[in-house]
Amino acid sequence: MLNSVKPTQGVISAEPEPIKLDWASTALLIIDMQRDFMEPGGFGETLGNDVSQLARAVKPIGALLKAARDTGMLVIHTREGHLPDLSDAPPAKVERGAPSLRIGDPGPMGRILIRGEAGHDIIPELYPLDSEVVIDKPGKGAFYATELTDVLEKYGIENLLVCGVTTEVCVNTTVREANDRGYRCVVISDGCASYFPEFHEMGLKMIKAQGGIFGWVTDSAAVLEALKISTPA
Ligand code: TIU
Repeated sequence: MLNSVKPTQGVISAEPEPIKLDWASTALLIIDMQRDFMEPGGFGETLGNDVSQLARAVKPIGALLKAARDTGMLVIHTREGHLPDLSDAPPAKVERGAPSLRIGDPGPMGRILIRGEAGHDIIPELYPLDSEVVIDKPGKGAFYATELTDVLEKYGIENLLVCGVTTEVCVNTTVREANDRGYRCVVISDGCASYFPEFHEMGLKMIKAQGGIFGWVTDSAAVLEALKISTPA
């Protein structure tokens, strides 16, 4: 039956212009949806942030994650964090500012931003399947000191649907790194969030300005539409 055939390409309505993608060379890249950023008692809150600002991204990402799983799209999750001995955590990062707890200090979800601790893990709503790629990264960008380039080359990925937190920090840094490496980035506006709504807005504007200087910006409904998946209520 014709309508059971999965589309191999789709046109996503986006800014500054629509973009046509081959789904086989497209991955869903979900940045740092970790308890340390999303929940009270984690790294984000120790920095003085209102973590409730990030909750709005969970449902749109959940819809995209389901769509990617249903259509067989490669899914890549990232997690920001450091080794227990902090050997990959530059003092400039650990010592910066005046947080209530520093990276590596014990907190209510284990040591702050340390790999293997409860707070470092991805939130249950978006938990990776065993078959999905998880990239542990010590920096803001997902390419710095990780195997992400090798993974993308192995799967023949040229296009990234990017979502996660926070818009102006790890999402923007990753998109800039990806752009310099030749990947097309389509950033999902409602699938990203910031502790600062104005930074979220400007972070997206910076990506799509100047003819899409770093990439494209769309929303989750437009991706589902391009994948011919009906939007959840
Ligand atoms: N603080 C903040 O907005 N973000 C981070 O520290 N890391 C990520 O964005 N993942």
